[in-house]
Amino acid sequence: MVGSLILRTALVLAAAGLLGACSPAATGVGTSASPRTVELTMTDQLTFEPARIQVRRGETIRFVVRNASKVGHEAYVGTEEEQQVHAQKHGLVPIDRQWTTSHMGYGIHVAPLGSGVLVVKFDQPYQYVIGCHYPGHYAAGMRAVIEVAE
Ligand SMILES: [Cu+2]
Repeated sequence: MVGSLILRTALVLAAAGLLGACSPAATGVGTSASPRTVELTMTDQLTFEPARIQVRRGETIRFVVRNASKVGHEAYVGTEEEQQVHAQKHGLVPIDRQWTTSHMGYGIHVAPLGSGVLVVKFDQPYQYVIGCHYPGHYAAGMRAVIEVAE
């Protein structure tokens, strides 16, 4: 299962690379019909790479999230306040079952060495965060900032 997910992601990335070579849209603004792909990596150091992502207001981003870590992580998108609310709810989910839940709001759980895709439209000019709320991870700095510009 994990193997097929990685393979599918690899094929998608290869296709995106080919398109990028000849299409100005690949570096332009993502739309709901044609989201812009942003690659995001989860690490054993409890970080997201890159730690800072810039998007245009109204843009739709397709996050291709790769977990390069030996433990499960989540990628939850929301404002800082939404991160706090989510963290409180998340504490109710048993740790051994967290990453088996594939979708939870604007978030995904990604199994160790697995990958996943999360599509989010950014309508508001807020500063958003992608956070992981597995026990201790957010406090350790497992977050990336998303800046939405006009
Ligand atoms: Cu984590």
